[in-house]
Amino acid sequence: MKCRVCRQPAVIDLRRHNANFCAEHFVEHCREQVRRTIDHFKMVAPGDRVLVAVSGGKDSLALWDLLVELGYDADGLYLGLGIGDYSDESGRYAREFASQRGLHLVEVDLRDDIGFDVPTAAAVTKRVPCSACGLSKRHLFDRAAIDGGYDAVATGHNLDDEAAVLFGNTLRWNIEYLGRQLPVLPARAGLPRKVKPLVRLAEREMAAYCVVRGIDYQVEECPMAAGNRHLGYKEALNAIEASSPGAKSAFYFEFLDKASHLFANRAQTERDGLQACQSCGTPTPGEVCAFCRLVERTAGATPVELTVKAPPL
Ligand code: Q46
Ligand code: ZN
Ligand code: ZN
Repeated sequence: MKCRVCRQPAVIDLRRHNANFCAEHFVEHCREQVRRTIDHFKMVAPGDRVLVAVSGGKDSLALWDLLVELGYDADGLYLGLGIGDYSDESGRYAREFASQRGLHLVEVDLRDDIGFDVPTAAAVTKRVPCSACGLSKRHLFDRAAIDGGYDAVATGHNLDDEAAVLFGNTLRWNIEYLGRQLPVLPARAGLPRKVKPLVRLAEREMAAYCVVRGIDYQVEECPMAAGNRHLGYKEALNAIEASSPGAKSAFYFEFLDKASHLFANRAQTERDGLQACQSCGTPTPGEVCAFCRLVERTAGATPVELTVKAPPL
């Protein structure tokens, strides 16, 4: 197996590109994919300040590394979710990455700064943890970006993530979500621009990128992810990809090219119906946004001890 560029021994084969790469040219390939994505979708303009949502996992650390290497002005934001040892360790990886490279990491802690954590919110709302967790992430990333004067929030969603979400939304024809499933969402009143520069890179490639670049990351999956439907969708898509390389990428990018505009009106109508939250000013369909309601509901709740253990690797 030889590198497509230099013919030296390759370290990775990318079947959907019908190419193998050595370490050096694989890194170059990843940078080129991100650069093309940013340019094509006009994600970041010269001089923009970007806030990278950093979880301590491979995707977000690779994204931060790639943006910095490409010359973007990118700080990190770590949100402490209070998910037991998993969160403690994730925070350590994020801090270590930032300090080794002299990068600026903003930190927000759900329990210390807001008053609840993910396990407690899940118990109070009696819903899956990912629901309160996702809501908190979206809200606090937006808020930190606006407060810090950043132009865009960048998240480490990769091709596998986006294809799995699209698969789930298509299975159920969740039209409102399909209208919003874009790699870039423009800024609007009270919300920063949101960008996903890794959509051309697969999960396996991000893991390989971290290994090649010597990035230490949280390998364990979140112990609260059990029951997350996207894991099943990823497996299904991986099975299809194995027999038909490139299917995942075609599914996602052909949707963006040929179908996403069909759902844009629905998303626009939804946006037009939003008003400022009476408590925090975030655009919301009701009087008070879902995050402020969550803060209210969890106020004074006894913190829940995390009993779920990570599954064996
Ligand atoms: S951290 Fe949060 Fe994820 Fe854990 S509780 Fe779910 S959403 S799985 S990316
Ligand atoms: Zn090479
Ligand atoms: Zn609010």
